[in-house]
Amino acid sequence: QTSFDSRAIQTKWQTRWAEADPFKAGGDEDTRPRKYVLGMFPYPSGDLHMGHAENYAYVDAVARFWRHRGYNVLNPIGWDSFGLPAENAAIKGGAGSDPREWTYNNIAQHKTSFRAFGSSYDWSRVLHTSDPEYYRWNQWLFQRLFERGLAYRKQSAVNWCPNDQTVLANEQVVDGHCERCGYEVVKKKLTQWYFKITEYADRLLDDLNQLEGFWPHKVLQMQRNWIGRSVGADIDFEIEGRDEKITVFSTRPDTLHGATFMVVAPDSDLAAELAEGASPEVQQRFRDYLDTVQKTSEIERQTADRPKTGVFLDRFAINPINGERLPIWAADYVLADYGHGAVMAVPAHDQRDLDFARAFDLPVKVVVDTTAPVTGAIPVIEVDEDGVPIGDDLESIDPARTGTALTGDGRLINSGSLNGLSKRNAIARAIEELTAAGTGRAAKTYRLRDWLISRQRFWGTPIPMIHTEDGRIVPVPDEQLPVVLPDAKGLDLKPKGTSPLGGATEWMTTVDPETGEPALRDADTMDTFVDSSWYFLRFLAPNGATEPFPTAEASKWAPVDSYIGGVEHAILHLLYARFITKVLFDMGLVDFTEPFTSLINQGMVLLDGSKMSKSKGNLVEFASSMDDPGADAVRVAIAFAGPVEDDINWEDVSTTGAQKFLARALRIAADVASPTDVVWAEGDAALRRVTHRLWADVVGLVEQSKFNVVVARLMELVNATRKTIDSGAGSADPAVREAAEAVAMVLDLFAPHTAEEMWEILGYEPFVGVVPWRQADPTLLVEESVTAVVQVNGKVRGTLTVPAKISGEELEQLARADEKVRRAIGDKEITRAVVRAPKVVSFTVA
Ligand code: ANZ
Repeated sequence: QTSFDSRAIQTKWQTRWAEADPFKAGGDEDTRPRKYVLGMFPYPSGDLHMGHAENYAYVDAVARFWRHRGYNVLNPIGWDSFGLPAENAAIKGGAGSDPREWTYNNIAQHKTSFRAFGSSYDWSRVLHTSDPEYYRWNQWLFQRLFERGLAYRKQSAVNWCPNDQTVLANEQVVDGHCERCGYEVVKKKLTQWYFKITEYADRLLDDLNQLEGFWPHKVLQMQRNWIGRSVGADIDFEIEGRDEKITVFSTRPDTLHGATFMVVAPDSDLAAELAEGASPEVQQRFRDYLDTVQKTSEIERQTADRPKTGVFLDRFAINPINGERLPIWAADYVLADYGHGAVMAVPAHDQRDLDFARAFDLPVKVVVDTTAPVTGAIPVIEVDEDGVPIGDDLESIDPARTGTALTGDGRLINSGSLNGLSKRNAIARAIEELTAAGTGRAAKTYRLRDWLISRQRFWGTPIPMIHTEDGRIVPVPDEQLPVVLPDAKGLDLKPKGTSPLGGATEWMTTVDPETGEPALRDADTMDTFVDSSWYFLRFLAPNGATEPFPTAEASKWAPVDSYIGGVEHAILHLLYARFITKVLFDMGLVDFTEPFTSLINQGMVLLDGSKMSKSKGNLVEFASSMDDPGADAVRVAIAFAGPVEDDINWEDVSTTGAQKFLARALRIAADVASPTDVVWAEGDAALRRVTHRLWADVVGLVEQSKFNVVVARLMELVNATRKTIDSGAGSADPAVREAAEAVAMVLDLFAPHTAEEMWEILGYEPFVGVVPWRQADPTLLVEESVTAVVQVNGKVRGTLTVPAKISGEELEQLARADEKVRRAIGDKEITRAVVRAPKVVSFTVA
């Protein structure tokens, strides 16, 4: 018999769980310590697929683990149910189709699937972000951010997806393309709402250090790069014929003496203004150039090895450190919205500047001798009257000739008071001098941009602002929240560049809360990442009607102890949730500053080596898999397929093997012939050792997410138990019962239905899912040891006490290191070593 009626077992236990609700989180009467385990909540597009199965299998294993460890576990589930796919489905469905219907039908399907999967959720805490009871608190959050100056409107060139006809946040543009549909993103000048995440840039960056060791290092690194803090100086340059100075940001103020020209971003206001004062020909050339630049994507502009283009603006800046005149150019490798949209160009030490200088024949001046040593005592660099080091072969590394900028460390030359200093010291000195002179100051610049949250789509949270007739923009008063979405029926949802809500005339019309005069609502909806930025707190009281979440509950449960989900959220969702958590902290609503204490990123489930997705048509059906091979077999097979963080190829996942294993486990329980109060200590010692080694190791293994190893150890224990049953005292051996019980208790992490069935067969009341795990008996963990003899030229020269399972290699090492053996060998050489672990090592020496 290789299989069993998994369907019958599943139905039986799912019904009992639904009746008894054993996985509901305990309230205040529950004195156990708490753990909050959370899987990234699903988006309800279609049914669940195997990628979800993997994610939620691990979530469930972790939640069950903490319950077995004696914790009061909160493990809720909800749906991230606003968003484009619902709206697109409704558009496809034609007039009268409603994204709401599509969404809630899919959610119903998901709920059935999660029950079929055997997930141990607290079903009393379900939430959907598209419920007015939920999104009302998004609107509340928006108002709080607005009050604090963290929500604001501005006009700027935004990312626009021509296909979805909506703006996108920077985080939603992947390699220049729309994260959702893959269309190439273009720039469009629009007035939109932003959240001021940049105000939190330093904290978002610095607090990542707390997460080191608890989040995957790769994710921390991606967040660091995304925030992209650069440290350097702002330097002011006078412009001939202009009253105001221009300021540039530079990470290398030490190279100020090497600046030979200035470059401004052609699409900046500054460039337009500088060009204005120039001759008609220059103005024309500038306008033509700007035209081409505006058709070039930002990605392309940042490509390093692209030929440099630009126009001379016929204006000059004055270097504040030495009064030199620097020609000002406009070139597209300088970006308008980074730093100040202008740079001092130092071609000798910056590759982009060098490429430009060589293309337009501009001077190159070396100010850092990168051949000079920077460690040890500061060498005295002898310079000639031009400041060039005497006797140094700078010729061979001259960037003007080699085309390679000198970006490394070295000693400053040609730089007046900075001469002889290393790069680091020269940077510090330059900032001091600039500060003293009032022409510069220490400064930081970030890659991070404010979070654009307006969307020109229907299926999202309406932005709770009112546009008055006299042009004011005022918040909808709290007591009027939620601003509920109108009925989709009768609205044209087709993307047309403005929000479909604009067409809901009656809905759009409101009154100015201050004057009572007619006014209009804001027609845009919020980015759905607002919804998911705080949902983990809503689970603490999902039906609360007076506040987004109770602060007292948050301090009991949150932050989330284990957060589990895909690496695709490494930046977007995780960064936004971190930001909003810090805002809530500043508001005094939570007492922690990081939302997710530890993070597990599972790999992807691949089919034919590519990501499973509906659009690729390579989905393994979730619903039918729950019938055959069954939920437990799918979950065990996934957990066994490899380390959590690795991608899994579905072809390599053996559900048949998992089915056989589960059948074997169940048969062991059925074969147990001793009563529940049998004395284990009288059982077979060898089998007991296998059982207790599992108890000794399983906690550490789960804590390190080594689920595949746990499954392997369970398989080992099942095999060892079968061996004992088939020999000696057989199924009446107390060690067999002890082992079978251990299997049921640990198997519960991955195959809860089978585990509950075993537990019942073993004579216990349900539910094994809440039974505390056992401690390993230390006396059973001592490894068996044996005596090994070491011979030298046939004579016994030493004996060693070693573990019975020692490898030959280890044994030989111990033998060579043994004091007596070494004395016997003396200064002779070992010409031959014969090792028969664990008993004999025989050396031949000459
Ligand atoms: C002079 C200099 C000399 C620079 C040198 C670098 C090396 P990260 O590290 O990426 O922050 N820069 C400043 N604003 C810019 C803009 N809007 N578009 C393109 N480049 C810009 O880079 C900071 C450096 O990038 C700044 O330091 C500036 O060039 C340039 F040997 O100033 B540097």
